[in-house]
Amino acid sequence: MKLWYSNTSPYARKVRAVAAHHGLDAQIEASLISVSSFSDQAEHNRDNPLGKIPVLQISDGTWLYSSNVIAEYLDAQGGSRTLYPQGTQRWAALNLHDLAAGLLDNSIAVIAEKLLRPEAEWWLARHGQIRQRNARTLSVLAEALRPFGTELNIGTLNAVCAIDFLRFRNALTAAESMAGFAGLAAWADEMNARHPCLAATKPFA
Ligand SMILES: N[C@@H](CCC(=O)N[C@@H](CS)C(=O)NCC(=O)O)C(=O)O
Repeated sequence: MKLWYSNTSPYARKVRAVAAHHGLDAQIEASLISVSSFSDQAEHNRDNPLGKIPVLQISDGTWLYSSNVIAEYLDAQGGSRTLYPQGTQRWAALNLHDLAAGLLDNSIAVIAEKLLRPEAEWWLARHGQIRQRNARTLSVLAEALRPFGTELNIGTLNAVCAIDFLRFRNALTAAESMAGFAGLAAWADEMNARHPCLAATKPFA
């Protein structure tokens, strides 16, 4: 299998953490893109028409185009405990996953604009709207992850990816100044300490 990824992408981190949880690293040729994922020059563009990372090529040559299908595919290949609960926790875990994914989707759009466009062209009203949505989402996220404690599943794993990414990009998100973020960050620290697949995949520039 071949994976295009970056060291900063929280979506790529999710699938790398799933691979690490299942001990699949040796079966994956992890290929680091050489420029920003937003650049047309980034290598993944030739394999993913959507222009996004992560993208994974499986053994029959098929490319899988989003972190969601890649994570579930890798989970199905792995021999360790599944990260997708099948019982009563299933919908809560999937919902937590999507809440974290939505937080990331909202935030990445603003981060990309701040990184890539001149400040005079920023859509400031939209940035303010996303800041308010993020503030509300953080408190909902804290409630949604509470029942799981420090258990690792696809929901809590993605919540750690989102929280760590927001603080990694704090200069652009101001997440650390938001109400309740310190508690989420403390929880993410504990998750990183308990689960090696998370510790091994933290974002870095
Ligand atoms: N829904 C996608 C989102 C992936 C995504 O937005 N990745 C970013 C990197 S963090 C990207 O490749 N952006 C490049 C672009 O939008 O041009 C997934 O879950 O894989």
